[in-house]
Amino acid sequence: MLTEINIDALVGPTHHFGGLGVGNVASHAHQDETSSPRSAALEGLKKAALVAALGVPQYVWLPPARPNLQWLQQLGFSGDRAEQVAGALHAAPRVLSAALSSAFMWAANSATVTPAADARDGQYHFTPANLISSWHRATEAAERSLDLRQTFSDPGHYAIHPPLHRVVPLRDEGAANHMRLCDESGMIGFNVFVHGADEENPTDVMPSFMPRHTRAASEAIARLHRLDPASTFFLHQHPDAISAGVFHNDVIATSHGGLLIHHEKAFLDGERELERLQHAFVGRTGQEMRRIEITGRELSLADAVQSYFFNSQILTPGKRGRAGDPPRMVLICPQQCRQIDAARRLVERLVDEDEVPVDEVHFVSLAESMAGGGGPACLRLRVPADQRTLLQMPDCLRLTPQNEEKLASVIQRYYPEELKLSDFLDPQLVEFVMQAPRELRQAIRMVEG
Ligand code: SUG
Repeated sequence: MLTEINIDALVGPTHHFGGLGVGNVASHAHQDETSSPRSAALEGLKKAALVAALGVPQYVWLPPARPNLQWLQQLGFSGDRAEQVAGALHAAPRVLSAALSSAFMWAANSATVTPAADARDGQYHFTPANLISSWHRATEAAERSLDLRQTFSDPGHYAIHPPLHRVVPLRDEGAANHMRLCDESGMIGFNVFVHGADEENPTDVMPSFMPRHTRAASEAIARLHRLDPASTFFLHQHPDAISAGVFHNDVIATSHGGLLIHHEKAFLDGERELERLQHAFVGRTGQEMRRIEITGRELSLADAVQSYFFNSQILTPGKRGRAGDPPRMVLICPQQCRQIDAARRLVERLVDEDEVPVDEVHFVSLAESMAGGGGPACLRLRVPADQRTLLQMPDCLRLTPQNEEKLASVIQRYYPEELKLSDFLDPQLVEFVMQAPRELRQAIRMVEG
C-alpha cells in the first residue's frame, strides 16, 4: 500500500514580482507590483496545514538563502554583499530579480518522482528538474538536489539522479508535467509525461511562448527511472493551451489515484495515447479509470488560466468514514474558482455528480502565489510513500501544529510585510533576509546540510 505524502516548499523572504515566468501570464501581469513576502509565506503555510489537518502526511522544505550571491559573483557583480546587490540593481535589475527569486516555493517543479513499485530495479527514483527555461529558476536544481538527499537519505532505497544536462533539447520542469495514475492500493502505477516540445516531431502550429519541457527530457527520465514502457505514456501539450498561458500541464490537467481530469485543449492528438492508458489501466488493475474531459464551453482556456481550477489539489483524507465506505476525495481550490462563475459551476458539478467522489471543497486564499502563477498544487511535491519511506521521513520537516507555529513566528519577525526590488538598496535589508532561512532551520531544529 502506498500513501501520498506532500512536501510544500516554504516561500522565501525575498518573494517579489519579477515578471520572469516564461509564458506565465499572471507573472507578466503583476511584474513590478509590491509583494508581501510575509503574507505569501503565511498563506502557503496555512494551505499546507490544511492538508495536514485532513490527515495527509505533510512536510516542508525550507527556503535556500537569497540573494544568490554566488550567482551574482559569477555574472560579474563583485564586492561585499551590499555592493553586489546595488551593482546588479543599477546595471541589470532582472539579474538581481533572478538572484532574489523565491520561485523555489513552487515545489511541483522541483523534481519528477516515481516509487519503487514502478521501477524495474525496485528503487525510488528522483530527478531534480533542471528548470533551464528561465534563468531565475535554473539555480534551484542544485539546491533541491540537496533537499532530496537530506529527505530521502537511504541510498539503498532512493536513487537521486543528477538533473538532466543543461541543454535546450532537455528542458525539464519536473512533476508539474508528470501525472501518476494508480490503482486503489497505489502499487500499480501508470506514469504520464507531458511535454510542450518534441524536437523529433515539431508541430505545425508554434505556440506564442517557448514550451518549457521537451519530450526528450521526459523520455530520458522514464529510462533513468527504469519504468515499464507498457505503463508509460507521453502526451504533447496543445499549442493553443501554451499560447493561452498554460506553461505547465498542471494548469490544464490533474490526476489523483485512478482519476484524470483534463481540459479538451490539454493535449494535441492525445486520444490514442489516452485510450492506451485507459486500456492498460483496466487491464492491469481490473479497476475502472475515471477520465473527465472538461470542454471549452464549460470552462474556456482563459478561465482555466484565471481560475487555476486544474491546479486544485485533490486529496484522499487520512481519516476514512465508516468501514466499507468508498474513499472520499477533498478538493482544495484557489479562491479564484469561487469568484469565476464558470469555475464555480464546474466545482459544484463535480461535488453534485456521483461520477467523482468529491464531497468536500475548501477554497484557499493564495493571492501572492497566484499572482506569480502558482496555485495550491504548484506549491507541493507529491511522493507516493511506502512504509519504509513513511518511517524514514525526517521528523523535523513534518508540518505538525508545533512546527507550523514556530515557522509562522519566524515569518512574522523576519519576512518583510511589503517588498519592491529597490528596497534592496538598504544593506540592512539584505542582511535581514539572509538571516531568515537560518532562523527557520533553528526553529525546527533542522541540522545544517
Ligand atoms: O515557473 N512563477 C512560476 C510559477 C510556477 C508554477 N508551478 C506550477 N505550475 N507547477 C514559473 O513561472 C514567477 C516569478 C516572477 O514573477 O518573477 C514564477 O517564476
